[in-house]
This record gives sequence, structure tokens and C-alpha cells, in this order.
Amino acid sequence: MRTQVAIIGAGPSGLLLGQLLHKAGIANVILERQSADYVLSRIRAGVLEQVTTDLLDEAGVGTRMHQEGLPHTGFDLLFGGERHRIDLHSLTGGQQVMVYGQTEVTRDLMAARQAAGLPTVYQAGDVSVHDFDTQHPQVRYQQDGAWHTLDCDFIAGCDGFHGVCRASVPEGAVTEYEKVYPFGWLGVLSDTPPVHHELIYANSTRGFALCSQRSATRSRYYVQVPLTEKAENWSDEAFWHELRQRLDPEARETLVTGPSLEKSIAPLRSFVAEPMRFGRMFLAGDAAHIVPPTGAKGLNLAATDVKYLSSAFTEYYTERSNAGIDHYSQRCLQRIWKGERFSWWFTSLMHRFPDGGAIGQKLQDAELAYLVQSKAASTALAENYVGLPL
Ligand code: RFL
Ligand code: PHB
Repeated sequence: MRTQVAIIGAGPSGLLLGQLLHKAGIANVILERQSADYVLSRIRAGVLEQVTTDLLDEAGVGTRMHQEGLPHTGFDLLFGGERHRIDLHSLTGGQQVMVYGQTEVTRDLMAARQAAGLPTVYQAGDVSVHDFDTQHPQVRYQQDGAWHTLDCDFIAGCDGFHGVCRASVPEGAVTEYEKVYPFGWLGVLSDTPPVHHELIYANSTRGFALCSQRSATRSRYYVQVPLTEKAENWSDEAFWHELRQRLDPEARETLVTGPSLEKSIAPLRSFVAEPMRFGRMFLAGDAAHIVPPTGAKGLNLAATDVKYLSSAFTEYYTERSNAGIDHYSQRCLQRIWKGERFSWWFTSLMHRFPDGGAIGQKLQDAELAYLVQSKAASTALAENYVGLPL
């Protein structure tokens, strides 16, 4: 089999890239290790920046997002037992974010890909990438017990943090920067109305909590837990009890609880691999970088990579220009490091650090007070949250 771009991974990065390339008339095949149902069962991001919603529109998959997504013009910061609204709209000159789950983004992209009849191989086994330092890269994989070879012009590594593409780069060709945080997020999805119509990011003496949502009837909540915790050791009751204790009196009172539809623990990490191009193989999304989810940046940074990568390939095929390809890594990394900085800062501000001590808490309290009192500081938070300009 032969194609122009072989895409590894059918997460949001791979699917969005496939759709944008298809719109530009560039043939592509996606190879995904898991089944489509498994990909859709992973509950992840919830907040989309304007850059991301624009790109979904450009890819022709924005209709349901505009019907069912929830535009948010602000969120609450909760600390010292009180809530303070960050008015994104007024602080950023009219910008907002869209609350629409990654699962739904993925579902819309899968449906569009299927409707266009584009080739996707799910449950592709033992995917391996070859000869990407030559003009003739190859991808090999197994399906139903038989081996297959895919010849291509380019390989797009959209295969997430644990993928095969970054792992196949020769040692010494890539530099990795990493910070692992000493806690994780225990998340619960439930068919209960959200405790508040906007998100609440809480810094409490018991640790961070986040009240998010997927719709008027579906909520997503998170609490900071030690890395040693296991999701199966948390009953629903224990989760709701812990969440309640981290909220303000009003939210504690109005929180509606119910059975969890999903419960899992995600570790928190900051990670960047540089560069993101290796000959004719390119990394995009979580394959190249991870942020802690506090700033809601992961999927949005992935979308920007995909925007730059699809325009680089389009330039290559329509104008025979290598300019976009040559600048891809540098262009992405400029934005990625700003997203990394913001996510690290917001994580550091909102979580309890095991070795932070009493002074750590006092310094956080002072910074939070400054953040809501100073328009300059609130503006810096708001402009990063809605997404810095491209
Ligand atoms: P994904 O989603 O990990 O998809 C990679 C795909 O590649 C497949 N794969 C392979 N396929 C073939 N062969 C192999 N050898 C393969 N190895 C892997 C995998 O099966 C998978 O299907 O990466 P992608 O597409 O780059 O998308 C990135 C996003 O998923 C991620 O950045 C966000 O979910 C991060 N994130 C958030 N981002 C936001 O922008 N806003 C948010 O509000 C937000 N909240 C979150 C988050 C991530 C979280 N977790 C669980 C880490 C909240 C949480 C809790
Ligand atoms: C989510 O709804 O899953 C979510 C929202 C905001 C974040 C992280 C996750 O910062």
C-alpha cells in the first residue's frame, strides 16, 4: 500500500491532521493501535481555545460543537474559602473558550473521516517506522495476523506520549525536558448537573480540586491525590466527600452527587521533546509534549501543531516548497514553551506540594490575592487561558 502521509495514532491530533490533509487533497492513511471504541472511551480534555474551534470549523467538523458546546466567558478561582471570578471576556477584549469534551471532538472527526471514506486501520499491531531519514519512509504493521507495509512521503507521529515514533528516533537526535509532579488528578464523570455554570479551580488546604462539566446534565470533577493512590480504592462516596471538603460553603451545599460513569487517576507531567522533525518524520501533540492539565492546554497545543503541520504539507505538495516543513519544529516549539510555562505556573499556584510547607501555602495565598486584585495579573492569567495569539 502507498499513501502521501502515513499518520500514526487516531487521537485528536491524528484525526484532525487527516481531515485537514483530505480537505487539501493530500492522501493519508491512519494506523491506530486501539479500537475506535477504546479511543472514544478515554475521558480527557474539556476546554477548547478559539484557535482550536476555528481549526475544527476549517476541517468541516464544527457543526455539533457549535450546537452542543458551551461557550464560557469566565471561570472561578476558589481560595481561602471564597470564590473570585476571572472574567475572560472583559480581560481579553471579548474572547472566550468552548467547553466541549475531547470525546465528542474525536467522535465528530471519526464520523467525518468515515463519511469521506478515508482509510483508517484500527487495532494495527506492532507498528514500526523506517527509513524516515531517506526520501522513501515506510511503516510496517500487523493486522489480523498478517504483516503489511505502507510506503509514504512523510510520517506524522500523532501517537501520544507512549507512542512508537519518538521512541524510534536515534539516541542523541532528540533532547527531552521533563518534570514529574508529586501528585495526580483523580477524575470522576457523572450524569449530574454541574455545581456551577462555570468552571471552579480550587486551591484548598486539602489540595487542588476542579469542577468542570460536559453539558447541563453531565459533570466532570477532579481532586488532587498522592501518586500512591489507586482509583479502585476510591468509592464514589469517598470521592464526593473529599470534593465537598475542598469547596466553598455554597458549592458544598449545591453539589449534586451520583454514580460515577468513569473514575481514573492521571499523573501530572511537563515534557517537551526537541526537535519535532526527524527527516521525513514529524511529531505532533502529546507525542512531542505533555502539560499538566491545570491550564487546559494539552489538546489546544496539539491542535496548533496540526495546523502548522497540515499547512507545511500543503505548501510542499501545492507549491513544492520546503519552507513550512523546515520551520515546523521551531514554529511549534515557540508556542509550546509558552503553554508549558503557563501550565507549570498555574499547577504550582493551585496544588499542595508535599514539601511546600507552611511557607509554600502562604506564598500561594499572597499570589492568589494579588492575582484577583491586580488587573494586570488577572489579564495575564486570562490571556494565557483563552490562548495566546499564534
Ligand atoms: P492521544 O490522545 O494520546 O492519541 C494518541 C493515539 O495514538 C495511539 N497510539 C498508537 N497507534 C499506533 N501505534 C502505536 N504504537 C501507538 N501508540 C499510541 C493511541 O492509542 C492514541 O489513540 O494524543 P493526541 O492525539 O496528541 O491528543 C492529545 C490530547 O489527548 C491531550 O493533550 C489532552 O487530552 C490533554 N488534556 C487537556 N487538553 C486540553 O487542551 N484541555 C483540557 O481541558 C485537557 N484536560 C487533558 C485534560 C488530559 C488529561 N489526562 C487524562 C492526561 C484532562 C486530563 C485528565
Ligand atoms: C475537563 O473538563 O476535563 C478539564 C477542564 C479544565 C481543565 C482540565 C480538564 O483545566
